[in-house]
Amino acid sequence: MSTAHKITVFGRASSSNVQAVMWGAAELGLDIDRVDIGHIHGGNNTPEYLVMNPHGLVPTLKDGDLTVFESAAILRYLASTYGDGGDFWPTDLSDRARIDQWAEWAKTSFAPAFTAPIFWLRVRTSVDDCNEDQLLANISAFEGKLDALERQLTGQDYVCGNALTLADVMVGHVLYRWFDIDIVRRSRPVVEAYYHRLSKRPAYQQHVCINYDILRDPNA
Ligand SMILES: N[C@@H](CCC(=O)N[C@@H](CS)C(=O)NCC(=O)O)C(=O)O
Repeated sequence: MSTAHKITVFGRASSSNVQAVMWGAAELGLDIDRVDIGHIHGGNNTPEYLVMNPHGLVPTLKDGDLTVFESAAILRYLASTYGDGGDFWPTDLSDRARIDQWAEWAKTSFAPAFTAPIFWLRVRTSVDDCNEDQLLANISAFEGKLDALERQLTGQDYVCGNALTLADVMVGHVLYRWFDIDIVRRSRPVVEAYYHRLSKRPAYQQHVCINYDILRDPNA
């Protein structure tokens, strides 16, 4: 969907939170400009940027005069404003709450149990500094969350039924790195089938399946 005005996301493509926003926007059919900000690109601590995002983090959305930070808030705004009120982010508030409980779980429990405790330790930390016992304990804790996901996905294609919703964006963007990094994973057929289902979506391939070597510690 081309909006009459330009919508911009500030944030580097290698940021998982930027990836969630760009993927979700693409699933909504939105045509959004993305500007590289953060990490090697810098630009996230300028006075102009800090007015939009006082935390100096990415992503930040600009839609006309409105700026929004926090990826989940951005996605809810885009889905509420530009969605069609259908499966992705329904107008009915009970249906929405059923989706939002999983979106919120993904944001506050699932993703935080992966990003710093596993991804950063395996990819962004040198071998010498990586405590392997700690990493294994972190993987085991994350596996517990994947067990809940395995139960939820049993008998359905997506987290909240047979259509993609906001909950899938919040959960699914984490899975690319989980399945890509060099670790031992327990077999979990339902989550694996779900990941393959997501991997076939062009918007997922374009915005989430992005090489992260730029983030890698040279001695990881
Ligand atoms: N809760 C925030 C977290 C934002 C965040 O931590 N962003 C990271 C990238 S994923 C960041 O800005 N890192 C600094 C940088 O890229 O320079 C959100 O979901 O938007």
